Amino acid sequence: MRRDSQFQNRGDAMPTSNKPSRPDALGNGGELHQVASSPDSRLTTNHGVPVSDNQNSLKAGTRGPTLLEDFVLREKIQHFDHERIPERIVHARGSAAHGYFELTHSLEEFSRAKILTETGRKTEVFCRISTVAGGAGSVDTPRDVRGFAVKFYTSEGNWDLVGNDIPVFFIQDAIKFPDLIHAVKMEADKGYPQAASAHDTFWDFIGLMPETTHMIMWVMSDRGIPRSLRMIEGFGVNTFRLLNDVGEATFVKFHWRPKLGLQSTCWDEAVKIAGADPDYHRRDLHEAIEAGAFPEWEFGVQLLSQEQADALPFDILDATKLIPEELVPLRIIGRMVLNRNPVNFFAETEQVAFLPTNMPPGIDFSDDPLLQGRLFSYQDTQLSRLGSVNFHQIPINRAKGCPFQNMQRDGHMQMAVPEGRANYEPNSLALAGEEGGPRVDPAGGFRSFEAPMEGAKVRLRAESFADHYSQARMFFRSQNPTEQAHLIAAIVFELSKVSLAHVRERMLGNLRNVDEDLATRVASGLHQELPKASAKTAPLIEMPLSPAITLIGKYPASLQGRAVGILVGEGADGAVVEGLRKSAKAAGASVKIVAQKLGGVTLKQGKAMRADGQLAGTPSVIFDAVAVVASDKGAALLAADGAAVDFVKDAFGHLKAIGFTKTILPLLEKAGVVADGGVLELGSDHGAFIDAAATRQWDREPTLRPLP
Ligand code: HDE
Repeated sequence: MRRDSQFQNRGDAMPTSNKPSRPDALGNGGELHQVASSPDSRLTTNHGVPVSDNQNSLKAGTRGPTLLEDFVLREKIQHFDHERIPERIVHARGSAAHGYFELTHSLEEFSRAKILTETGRKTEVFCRISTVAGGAGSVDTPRDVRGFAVKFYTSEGNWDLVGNDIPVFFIQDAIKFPDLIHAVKMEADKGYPQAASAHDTFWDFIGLMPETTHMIMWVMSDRGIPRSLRMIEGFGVNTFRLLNDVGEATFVKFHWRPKLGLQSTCWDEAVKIAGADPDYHRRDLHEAIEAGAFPEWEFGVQLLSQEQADALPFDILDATKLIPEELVPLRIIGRMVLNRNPVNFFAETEQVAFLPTNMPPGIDFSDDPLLQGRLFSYQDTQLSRLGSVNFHQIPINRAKGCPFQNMQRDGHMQMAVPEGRANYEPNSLALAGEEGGPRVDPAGGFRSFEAPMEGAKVRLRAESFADHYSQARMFFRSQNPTEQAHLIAAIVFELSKVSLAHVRERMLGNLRNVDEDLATRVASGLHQELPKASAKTAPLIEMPLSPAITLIGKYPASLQGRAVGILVGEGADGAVVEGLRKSAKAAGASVKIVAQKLGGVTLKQGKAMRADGQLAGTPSVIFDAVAVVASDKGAALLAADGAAVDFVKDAFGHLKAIGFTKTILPLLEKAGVVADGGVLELGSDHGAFIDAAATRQWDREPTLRPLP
């Protein structure tokens, strides 16, 4: 007692300026009176104790030390200290959304899974799309593979289809996965580069593992730098099986096709977006859903029998190979719509745990040795990431629309309160009137395909996995000249960041096996001698070209889901701006007004127009097409502003349509813009601009930079 009052006295003895003790006495909390209006709105501790003051810790006097007794402070700080959980070792950076899956065509003949047979039923899904190499805080637009994971909350348990946006994978056997990921991640000694494959260790590994060559073609193509997560394809990658009612099996490959079509960025654009908006893809997905422009994918399958699989010139168990759609056509059987943003990033996007082992009855695994390793890895990694065997009880991971019950008990962070004694089976507790617990369902439960097994226990790679170059060649040769040039430029860029000459040389030797022209042009881009071709482990087979794997060939001429930026200067003609905004919106684009100042400009008509973005922070890289509108005076102000010059220069360099009013000519000139079919004066009708804006001006590219 005495002590307390002594402390109190000491506090009291301080100069008056140090005396305030009311929570709000120093003005914290602003003008708002931040006090609960009812018991229900009270701030409490985690254990429900109402908190009286959230501004000051409990101290011995106003200027005295903080007391250990302050459980409110300790609980708050301790929770904060542990707010981060280990990020995913791969795919750490991800964005996600809720939605639904709807089956349009039943696969009854092939599968007994309800999700593949009940047409018309809408099943809830949660879809997380990610980069692979970078950490959770890395940027959205590095050259990388994108993970494409979908959790279907089916009536027969969760089905997680954990795929990528590229149909093949780097390696054939799971045992190489840690090596691959170590090689691509930041170098172990230096801690850089972050989210980038352009460095020694990655290309060292790639060159020494020729099975990676096919995937490298895909990653170095423009598929590695997507425009939007809404504009990527998805693939299950591994071969799976479907099982019907009588236990017959059919091999299956799963595909997602974006309704908006495929689209990528230019490399220079991707690099600049990384600075302008590191969250470009996350923001784009979030904003599209908020605006009601729900991203949608068609769901397709390639089905093949054992006999068809045996007749293919490659092994369908080898994940570095795809099955060309020209050989086994894609059947579209459903669609996925993402229509709801997560409300809490951590609880949903971060805590979601995808497991390739989550599989309803009627779908089954194949013996793909990559898939077999994955079946162990995902369950295992959740233990260190989410910290408990009960991670399935986290709301986002919980099975919905079906009961889940078993005799697993206890464990760290058990959220349920299972009742009764029936935590073992068999039991006869029901005979005594007690609850006996759930029982197996031999007919309806998950069953595996009864594949006959034979052979010695070996650590060997099948001979049918030995051809590493035929499909890489098919990919490269199926691309159009622009796509090929981009792919070559990307390899030149990456290898130019490799400091070890022998690593570059080895890669060139491998590329010779893919295509002589490809290898020669990469060598020329590096200004390096072309070495001998590397030894091959199998003769190449000539595969027909596959138009289905091009990108520009699938690039839709459409403004649907795209963005148009209108840079307005002082005195801009409001009629032109509004007309353009209307036409672009009618064509499906979102439109943003950009100005030098956020407050906007005064239009020719005397009205004020506010900007959605300030020029310096809203460069043209975040738009698919741009227009510039200003009076003579406004145009002169823009021409004197480096950010406006860059706005136009980058749009031109990134092959975008540019609309302009005549007044803007000095700015265009300063930005080095040369008249072409994509540089269009805005008149009363904006049709020509809208048409040009719907695609990139591929013809412009050779006039801008030497293509390798
Ligand atoms: Fe993964 N992978 N992976 N992977 N993977 C993980 O699991 C692994 C592979 C893929 O948004 C991890 O929960 C091994 C292929 C996606 O949360 C981990 C092998 C494909 C995601 C893991 C592969 C993928 C992951 C890390 C080789 C395309 C993100 C965190 C045998 C079909 C899922 C986690 C999400 C995540 C292991 C290869 C796709 C460590 C061992 C092939 C989309 O368990």
